[in-house]
Formats: sequence, C-alpha cells, structure tokens
Amino acid sequence: MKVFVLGGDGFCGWPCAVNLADSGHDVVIVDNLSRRKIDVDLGVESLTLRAWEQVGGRTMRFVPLDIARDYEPLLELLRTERPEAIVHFAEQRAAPYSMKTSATKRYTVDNNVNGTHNLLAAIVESGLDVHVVHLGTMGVYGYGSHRGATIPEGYLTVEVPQADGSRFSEQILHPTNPGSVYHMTKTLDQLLFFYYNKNDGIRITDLHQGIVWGTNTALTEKDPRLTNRFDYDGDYGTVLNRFLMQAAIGYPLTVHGTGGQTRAFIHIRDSVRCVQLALDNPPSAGEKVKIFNQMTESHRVADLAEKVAALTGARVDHLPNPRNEAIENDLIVDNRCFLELGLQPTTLDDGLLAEVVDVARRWADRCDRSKIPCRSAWTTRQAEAISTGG
Ligand code: NAD
Ligand code: USQ
Repeated sequence: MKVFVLGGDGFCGWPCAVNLADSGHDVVIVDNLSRRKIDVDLGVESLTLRAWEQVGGRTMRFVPLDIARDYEPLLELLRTERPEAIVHFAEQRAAPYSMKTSATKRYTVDNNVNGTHNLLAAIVESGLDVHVVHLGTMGVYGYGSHRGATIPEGYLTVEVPQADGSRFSEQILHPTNPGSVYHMTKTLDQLLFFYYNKNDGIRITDLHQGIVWGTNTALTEKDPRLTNRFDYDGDYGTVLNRFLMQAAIGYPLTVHGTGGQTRAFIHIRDSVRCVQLALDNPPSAGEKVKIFNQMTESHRVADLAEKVAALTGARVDHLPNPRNEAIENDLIVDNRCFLELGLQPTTLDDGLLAEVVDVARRWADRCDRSKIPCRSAWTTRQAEAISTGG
C-alpha cells in the first residue's frame, strides 16, 4: 500500500515510517523539517534514508513540504502519488512551547489547525478515497473532571431529557477539556474530522495517544545513523524521558508540584505497532470517525519519579508547577480496541530499566543542563511562582 507519513522526521513519525517500509509499504515521508536544527539533530536527510537502504531497508522517499502553508503542492502530491493511506503526525506538539508567548500560541494554532484542514480539503479536492490516521492526544479529554468515570474510546452515550419527560439516548463526541493551546488544537482537529467524515465521507482513525516514552525500536537500533530524536528540554521533553535524562546526568528529578497529576503512557514500540494496527483495520465506507485510546498504562508523575529514583539513586525535587492544571487527578481509560486487535504492551515494569541504561549510554554526554528547566508558564500567576521558587 502507498502510505504518506506526514511529520515522518519526528520522534513518533520516524520509527513509524521505517516500520511501515519494513512491512512492505511504499512510504513517502512529508515534512517541513521544522523540528530539525540541521547540524545537531539526526533527521530524514538523504544520508539517513541512504543508511536505511544500506541496512537493507525498503526505499522511502522524502518530500519537503509544509502542509499548513503549501496547499497547492500538497494537492498536487496527492494527485500524482495517489496514496491509499496517510498517517498524520505533522503538528507542533509541545504544550509548554504552545504556552510561551502569543507568537507561539498563534503559530501552534495556525500550523496545527491549518495543516489538518488543508489535508482534509485537499483529499476532497483530489477525489481520492484515502484512510487518514491522525495522531491525536489523550489530553483532549482533560484531567481532573472525570470523577472516577472510565474514559471511553472517543464517544460517550448520553441521555437527553425531552420537554415531555421522555428521554432519548445518543452517542456524542466525548466533551473536550484541553489543558494548553496545543491540546486545544487537537480538540479542534477532532471537530474537523467529525465534519469532513459526515460531509465528505473521508475515512478517518483518530488515535488519542498518551505520553510516549522510550526512544528506539528494533529497526531504529539497527544502525547509529537511524537513531531516533530524544527530547529532554523544558519545552519538548516529555515527563518520563526527562526523568530518564535527569537521572543519567545526576540532575534532581523535576516533579511539578505534588506530582499527583496522573497521565496515560505508551512506549514508542507500542505507538508504532498501534499505527500499523490502525492502518490494517481501516473504517469502512460510511463509517463514523474511529477513535482509539492509544495508551497502555496510567501513572502519577510522583510515582514515576520514585520508580526512576529507585533504579538510579536520583534525588526527587518538587518544583512550583509552571502549568495551570489540576494538582491531583484520577485517570481510568478504556483501551480495549487495540488490546482486542492484538497489542501486547511494553509495560514500565518490563522496559524502564533498559531505557535507563540506554539513555545514560547514548545521550548523557550530549545533554545541555541549561535546557532542562521548564520556563514556559501557563499564566502570570505561574510565572511569578516559578521565578520566586514558591
Ligand atoms: P515531533 O515534533 O518530533 O514531530 C513532528 C514532526 O512534524 C516534525 O518532524 C515536524 O517537522 C513536522 N511538522 C510539524 N508541522 C508541520 C507542517 N506544517 N508541515 C510538515 N511537517 C510538519 O513530534 P512527535 O513527538 O513525533 O509527535 C508527532 C505527533 O504525535 C504529534 O501530532 C503529537 O501531537 C502526537 N503525539 C505525540 C506524543 C508524544 O509523547 N511525543 C504523545 C501523544 C501524541
Ligand atoms: N511534568 C513534571 N515534570 C516535568 C515535566 C512534566 O512534573 O519535568 C508534568 C506536567 O506538569 C504534566 C505531566 O508531567 O502534569 C505531563 O507532562 P508532559 O510534558 O510529559 O506531557 P504533555 O504536556 O501532556 O504532552 C505530551 C506530548 C504531547 C501529547 C501529550 C499526551 O508532548 O504531544 O499530546 O503528552 S497526553 O499527556 O496524554 O495528553
């Protein structure tokens, strides 16, 4: 099958692209390289693609294109290549970056919402029947308002009272409750999918992914030139990968507040597998948007810090929280769709030790400690708290 991987130069996109190529698909990576600082990071430059071929990988092609700005080239690419599926990773994905300034808020909205809308409009204009697999986020559901209820896979059945006292029941998109401008763009994506699926019948699978941890898959391990990106800085590093790097360089683990925030997690290997399962199980013609909760386990941030500290001897610091978020929350998530399709999760208990060793071996020497603190504050109240340390 011909598959476009939009954002295939990224942390989740690159291992996904090599996995799809390895499974026999004809992969075209489309990326504007917005995350790549050319001299520093490894990326899908021609050298990387050549390295992939040298280890026996099936040829992938790369098209530099900004899906949020280059509508005509995107349409032309669809018309000439005629992909059967498109995996869409191509968004600004850091919540702290999205909250830094009005410029980063506006960039995140422009880039993410326009990118997704351009893709949908171009599919309609091309007349192609394409399955779109989008990487969304668990954060669309929000944290702290579920009162012990299980979060379903996208849709909630509600009972609507009528004036005559009767009731009817209906399935609605689960209400959204984003916690950052970035997360808000993902809730807007959901509405775009709902509309284009209803109006134009585009077949869409929206993957509500939790926080991805770990770095590499068996394929990106094959050659050092294929190694995946590893973000640990205050904007792009996600919590568990940050803790792994911090432990590796002897930096106290940066728990925000009490660490009572509970979040959903998934290992990068499982993320890659889920995308493949989603592609192998597309919605049929006329089916509503399929929504999967792409996560395998939930943890409190403080418990993650304790686990990493127990393995490494790291000290745990509780810092003023730069984010405007619930101090504590529960999180119970239905993730049966992927388990029923055969996903066998890599749990923290299985994989954490190997990642601790790997991060220390591979990345610690290159770490810039000055990039670790989270300096992006959600509101002026949080900005004052982090600047005064309390
Ligand atoms: P990343 O920043 O490493 O990769 C995103 C890629 O998209 C980059 O290569 C970037 O250059 C590209 N891109 C961005 N805007 C583009 C545009 N307008 N046109 C073309 N290319 C563009 O991020 P990631 O961690 O790989 O995340 C990928 C997707 O998965 C995102 O949509 C993110 O919201 C979602 N996701 C990530 C995580 C996580 O923990 N990393 C968790 C849940 C969901
Ligand atoms: N946190 C700390 N210490 C840190 C970093 C973060 O305590 O050093 C806390 C945060 O305050 C937050 C939690 O850890 O409560 C998660 O933060 P994160 O940066 O790991 O995750 P988040 O901002 O939610 O974003 C990441 C990805 C995003 C994806 C999302 C999935 O960057 O692309 O959508 O995870 S989810 O969280 O399920 O919405």
